[in-house]
Amino acid sequence: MTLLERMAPPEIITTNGHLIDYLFSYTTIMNLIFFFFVCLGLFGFSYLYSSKRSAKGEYTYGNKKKQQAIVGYLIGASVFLLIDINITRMSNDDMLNEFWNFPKAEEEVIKVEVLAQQWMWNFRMAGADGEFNTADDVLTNHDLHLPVGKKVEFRITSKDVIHSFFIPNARLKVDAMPGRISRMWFETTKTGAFEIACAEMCGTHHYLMKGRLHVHSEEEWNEWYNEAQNLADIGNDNDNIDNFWGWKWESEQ
Ligand SMILES: [Cu+2]
Repeated sequence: MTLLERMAPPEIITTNGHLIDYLFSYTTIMNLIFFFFVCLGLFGFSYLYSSKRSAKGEYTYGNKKKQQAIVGYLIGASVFLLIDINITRMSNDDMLNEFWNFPKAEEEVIKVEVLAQQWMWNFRMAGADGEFNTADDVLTNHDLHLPVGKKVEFRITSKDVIHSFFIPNARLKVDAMPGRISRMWFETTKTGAFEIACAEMCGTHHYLMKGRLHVHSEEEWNEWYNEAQNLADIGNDNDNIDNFWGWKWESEQ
């Protein structure tokens, strides 16, 4: 693996992950452009007004108002408008139109409940009855299995401290907080195995909260899901609070 490949961001596996990369690229490029102008001014004026080329230094009482206005307001305003305001505008558009634009109730969505705990990820999907918190729920730890080409919605909470559910390949990260349900969604576009991480320092074994996201083809996933449901009866013990942490899924939460 070359250095450039190592520095490249993780492969994008969702329909809207590129929006985040675009924001990063835009910020970097705009900063490079302004950095170039700052260097041009710094080195240019150093050259123009070096001791060889100009008269001896003299005391000055500052710039005239007009010069101040041009330098101060023009440069300030262009940085503010091109970088600050534009990034705010673009990220707000992305938030409202994509990341907070959750799949509608009538759409086909894979629903996943996530419970973070020190130091593990618990995942829950509804079984054949489509209801959460029933005996046929499909539970997994660390590993999350999803089909490709489907919208997936997550409801995330925590059992103990604040964690952060982070899928780098999806460019998404949402805090998992006790007593509160956070939401997140994406649509998968690629099969494979990808990393899930906790992005909030949550205790001594924080590093152990490394999960795996497996994106399967639809047939493969169906096979896994059917098999997992058969196993569910054994794994789902209603009296065992450690296994039975789910909640009813409400369309507006
Ligand atoms: Cu954590």
